Amino acid sequence: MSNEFGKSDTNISRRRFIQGALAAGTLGSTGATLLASGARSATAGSREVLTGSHWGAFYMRVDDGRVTGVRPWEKDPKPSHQLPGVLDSMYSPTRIRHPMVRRAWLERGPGADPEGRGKGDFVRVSWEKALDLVAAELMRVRKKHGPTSIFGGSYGWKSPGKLHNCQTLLARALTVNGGFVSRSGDYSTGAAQVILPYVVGSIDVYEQPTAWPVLAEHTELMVFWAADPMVTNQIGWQVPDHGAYPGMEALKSKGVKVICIDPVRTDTRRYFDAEWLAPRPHTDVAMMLGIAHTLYTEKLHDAKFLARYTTGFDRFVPYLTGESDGVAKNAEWAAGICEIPADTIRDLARRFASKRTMLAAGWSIQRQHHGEQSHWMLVTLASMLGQIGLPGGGYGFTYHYANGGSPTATGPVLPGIVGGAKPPPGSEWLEAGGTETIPVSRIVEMLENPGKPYDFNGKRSKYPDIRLAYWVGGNPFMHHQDRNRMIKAWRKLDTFIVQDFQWTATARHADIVLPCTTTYERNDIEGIGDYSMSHILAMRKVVDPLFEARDDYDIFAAICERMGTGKAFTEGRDDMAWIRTFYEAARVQARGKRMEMPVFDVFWNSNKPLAFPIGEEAKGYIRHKEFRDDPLLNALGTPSGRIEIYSSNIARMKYDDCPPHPTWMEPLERLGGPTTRYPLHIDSSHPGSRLHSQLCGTVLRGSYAIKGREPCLMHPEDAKIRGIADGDIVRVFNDRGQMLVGVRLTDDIRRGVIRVCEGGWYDPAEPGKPGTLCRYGDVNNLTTGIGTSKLAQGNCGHTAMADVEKYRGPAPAVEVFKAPRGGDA
Ligand SMILES: Nc1nc2c(c(=O)[nH]1)N[C@H]1C(S)=C(S)[C@@H](COP(=O)(O)OP(=O)(O)OC[C@H]3O[C@@H](n4cnc5c(=O)[nH]c(N)nc54)[C@H](O)[C@@H]3O)O[C@H]1N2
Ligand SMILES: Nc1nc2c(c(=O)[nH]1)N[C@H]1C(S)=C(S)[C@@H](COP(=O)(O)OP(=O)(O)OC[C@H]3O[C@@H](n4cnc5c(=O)[nH]c(N)nc54)[C@H](O)[C@@H]3O)O[C@H]1N2
Ligand SMILES: [Mo]
Repeated sequence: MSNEFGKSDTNISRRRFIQGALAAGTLGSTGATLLASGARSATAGSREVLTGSHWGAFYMRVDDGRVTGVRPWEKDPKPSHQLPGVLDSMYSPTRIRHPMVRRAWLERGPGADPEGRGKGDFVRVSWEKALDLVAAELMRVRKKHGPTSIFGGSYGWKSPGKLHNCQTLLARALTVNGGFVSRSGDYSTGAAQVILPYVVGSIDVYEQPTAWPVLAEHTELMVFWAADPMVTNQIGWQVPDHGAYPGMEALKSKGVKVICIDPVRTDTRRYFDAEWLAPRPHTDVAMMLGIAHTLYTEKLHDAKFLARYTTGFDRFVPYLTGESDGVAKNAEWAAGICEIPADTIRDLARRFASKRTMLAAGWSIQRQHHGEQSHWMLVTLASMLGQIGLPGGGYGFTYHYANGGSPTATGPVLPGIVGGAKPPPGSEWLEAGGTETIPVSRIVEMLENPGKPYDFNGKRSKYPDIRLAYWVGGNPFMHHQDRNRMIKAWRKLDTFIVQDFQWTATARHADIVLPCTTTYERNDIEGIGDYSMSHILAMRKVVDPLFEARDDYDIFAAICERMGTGKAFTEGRDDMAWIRTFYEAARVQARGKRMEMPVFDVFWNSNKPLAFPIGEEAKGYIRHKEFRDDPLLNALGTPSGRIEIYSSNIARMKYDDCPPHPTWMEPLERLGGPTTRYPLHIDSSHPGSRLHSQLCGTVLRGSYAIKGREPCLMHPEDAKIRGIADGDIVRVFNDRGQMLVGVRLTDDIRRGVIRVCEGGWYDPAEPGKPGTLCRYGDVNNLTTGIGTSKLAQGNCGHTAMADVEKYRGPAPAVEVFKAPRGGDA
């Protein structure tokens, strides 16, 4: 089959990496805390089942068919405090109980009353009816408008599990039925993953960085640049091992000097008692240029490294010095933009150069207009320092994510379900299914502009004309920017189908809603540790499906059955047959590595993860060491085989918003920007007590909400001039939208910046009406929906300026944490 399918398979396209090999089991134990959520003492009838999800591996206690407690796996060195929310999400009032159809759509058919979406007028239907409607509508749209009228590029943090990988299952179902429009990239690293292959020859952002034990031994200066690993490593794409925490603990006990560069005084800053530098958001490229200029003019840069391992420095220098444009990018120039004093910038350059320095960057700085430049400039800075490939030096883009740097075990790679099932004999025409792909965050532009040409990564394509969108395992009415523009664009669809277990805003805007099971109501299998790959975990069903929920796999199998492609979808296998197949494939691989895995039934019934050893080599892994040792033999995947500070490939594209070497360009808007109208920057960081929007509808909210609203951090001085007090409900607004939030005053945030984390549930006061007030605090009412540049077309979730005012009068009640009308029938 065409490798298009691979693109929609998040397992393949998204988290590829692993270069070091590694080993397992004995991650330093920092004392797993016992967490008894709603737990009662175990009675004779209770049992504990080991399972896991994005928050880690844990045991669920079951009494009388109901989960009553969660206890972390004893080998988890730092269990997430979110586990009580995980339990609560199963039983929360926002659980979707039955298949539902929007009344207008049910009565009047596809395309009826598109403005009515989101108003919550749902009718409960039987599964038979719902599945018939979905299958018939997929066939109608496909027959009338072709495969490129169906959007199945559903993006989001679906649950882990090699079988119930709902997005891959959707791709599989749409593929066996003749193709669909998919998406490339993701919201996490949209800009960086497109530019870095031109710079270092691979996407880099999901690859293993130098292992934590090497940092503890060799790093003298650890710089967390826009990264908050204490918060974000709670979560893994698979089941996290939390190996970054013992890694950080080793750094801390060694007394390694840490600097945090962030508009917020983060948990990481606090943990390390680190030095805190708070530049204006969105100005990091200018700050890095100021450091680079100091290195260059003070001859602190490593000319030998630049000559041997990079190309294009000579073409970058005239820009740095100002020879080419008359503006020297010196420390004073940078200070004027980023508001970090010039002396501090010069001092940083000297300290970086004189110490073994690791530049550990997070991803917010590329989730911004011109975000491609941030990671390119950071690699350029690291190249000038000349420590790439040395123990403890260079750069790392994954120390904050899914426990990157946790040494990799020597175990097998567990395969999973794939998107492109084989077409049944005689229906090879399926292969001509015409799958197209758009950059993931251009979805609204696509809906607005069918047939319009757009640029992406050197290619010009046309947006397809979409009539039907099918979403599983994601919440675009949270994750996508510029909500009000989106609400309008969505009206173009004839039909919007959503499969979820929570009444997310996305489900509320659907025409057909199908309730799926949570991980804990079905069987599956997954690896522990995105980077450590330390264990294989049996995820046995803990309790029976709640209400009328069905497994994603079964839902798609039933739809395909109705479309005459049931066999092609299932290949005749049920859940346990697939799980066994994946395990057996891993077992064959393990044997090739001279490791014996137990027979499947022994593994499945053991209630224990299967551990793989972590070798010394993995603990000593140094990124780019081979390249440094022999840059000819181990050339990078760039055209020159070296790090490209100037890219001829990018030069050939002639994009006005992505020049051929790292460049400071004014973004659409920013704090202190020359043409910016609103005074406050909104930092939409990832939440400490949620996974995006997941668990917002649970008991955890009680621990952070202010007057029932999403919290907004604000500096006391910014509050004072607006007459705002701690705990006030305020309205945040700009030309794109408005929302209510609750204010927390703190000097943990720099002046001119407020923080409202992404993931707050969208709660429109007047559903379906663009511009309406969001009552709870979905920050994407305020952000911009433009692409980072023509190169990557990534999202700009962190680009948003706004103002804040005290909300006077009675604030409207938050309604989004109960089921919509008809939804709890
Ligand atoms: N302003 C701003 N916006 C941002 C960001 C930002 O920094 N700032 N960050 C962006 C980033 S990096 C990301 S990754 C996105 C995240 O955006 P999403 O990944 O869309 O957010 P989640 O809340 O994790 O949504 C996942 C949904 O899948 C559902 N789900 C989970 N498991 C299953 C399953 O097994 N089956 C089915 N059918 N459904 C399931 C959950 O209930 C939930 O509704 O947000 C992006 N948006
Ligand atoms: N608890 C938890 N962990 C998570 C997630 C979650 O939702 N919850 N999501 C996961 C996912 S999908 C992803 S993609 C990663 C996201 O990882 P990141 O993209 O790195 O996370 P962010 O929180 O967006 O930003 C990290 C830090 O950058 C700072 N920052 C924002 N703008 C700027 C700026 O302009 N300059 C500088 N110097 N700093 C800035 C923020 O204040 C924040 O402290 O996290 C993952 N981990
Ligand atoms: Mo992400």
